[in-house]
Amino acid sequence: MKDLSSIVAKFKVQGTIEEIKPLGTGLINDTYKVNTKEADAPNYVLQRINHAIFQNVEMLQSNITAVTNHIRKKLTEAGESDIERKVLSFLETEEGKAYWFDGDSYWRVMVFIPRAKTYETVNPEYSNYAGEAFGNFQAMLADIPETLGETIPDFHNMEFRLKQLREAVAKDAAGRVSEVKYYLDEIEKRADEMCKAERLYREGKLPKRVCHCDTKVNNMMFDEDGKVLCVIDLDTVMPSFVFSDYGDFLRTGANTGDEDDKDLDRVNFNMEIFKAFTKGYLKGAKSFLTPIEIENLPYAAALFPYMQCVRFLADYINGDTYYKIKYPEHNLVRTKAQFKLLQSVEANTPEMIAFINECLKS
Ligand code: GN1
Ligand code: MG
Repeated sequence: MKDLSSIVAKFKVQGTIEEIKPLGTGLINDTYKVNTKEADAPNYVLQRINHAIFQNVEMLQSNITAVTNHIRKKLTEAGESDIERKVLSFLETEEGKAYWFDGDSYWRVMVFIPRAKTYETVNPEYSNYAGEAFGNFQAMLADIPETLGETIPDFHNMEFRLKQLREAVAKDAAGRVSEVKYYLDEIEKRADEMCKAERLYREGKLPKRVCHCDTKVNNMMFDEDGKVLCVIDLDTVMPSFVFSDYGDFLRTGANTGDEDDKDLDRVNFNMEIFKAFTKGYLKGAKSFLTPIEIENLPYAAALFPYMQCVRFLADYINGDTYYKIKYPEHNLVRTKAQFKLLQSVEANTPEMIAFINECLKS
């Protein structure tokens, strides 16, 4: 185990470090809470950046700096109070960098936001706030002057994710293809429909905007009163389709089971959460959404369980090289749970379309 205190000490922290312990349930980076002794010094969050996945750390951190500075400016202009709890602040090293390279790993430190909570599941009221918050997040970033780089190229490009799956199948590196034929067939049946966003983009009908691209429900901080404080996990903030943020929240927030539930009867799409989130999102994002974007929100709700199913399955076939796993068939269990969620979304699509049409009338 690395000496984490000496890594934290590379950054301009206040106070003395008392304790460092693991934090959160992310599948990519390693995250720790850093407690300081002094009551008036902030606590911190230390993260080891997954450098195999985020290969351009310089670009990653410069995106994050641009985004957090822009949001801080917007909040200040809007006369908001308590701004230090509404946007992440990253610490600099003595050399003025937002990350530290120890010769092997890349690290960063941010201020821990006090009295804030994250959840793995939310009720309709909280998902309504979450919808508005992600809509506002996209709206605030609509006029960011910097051009953000793609921290993971083609991250939410469905055509690319299918290509990766097909390559994994052709290689069959872990000898697992024969056991997953059913899921591969189900994926291929839907492939054309699911690549609709890329087609609309090529036809010039769908814009890319700055999106969060990892709007899992647990990437949002809630205040004690249930209102959203801020959005965290900014590694994947980059140009994408609005579907990314809308769809990935519902994939996690509207799932009645867990992302990796073994009991598929628990996995269903919760229409109450869908309705509350959609109302909030349309409120936060109505200033910029186009009719094509709105019309395709039900497609986005299906796209993300589908994409996640493709990504988990590709990782399973490759022999688990991307996502952290807790047991050997974890990625297969995740694939099955995402596929069950997709089927539930498909069954609810007519009701989703009707609901969105209702919202637009009022
Ligand atoms: C990863 O870092 P985390 O756990 O919030 C992944 C997302 C997936 C998600 C699935 C960079 O997010 O794209 O949707 O796992 N992030 C990256 O749970 O691949
Ligand atoms: Mg996360």
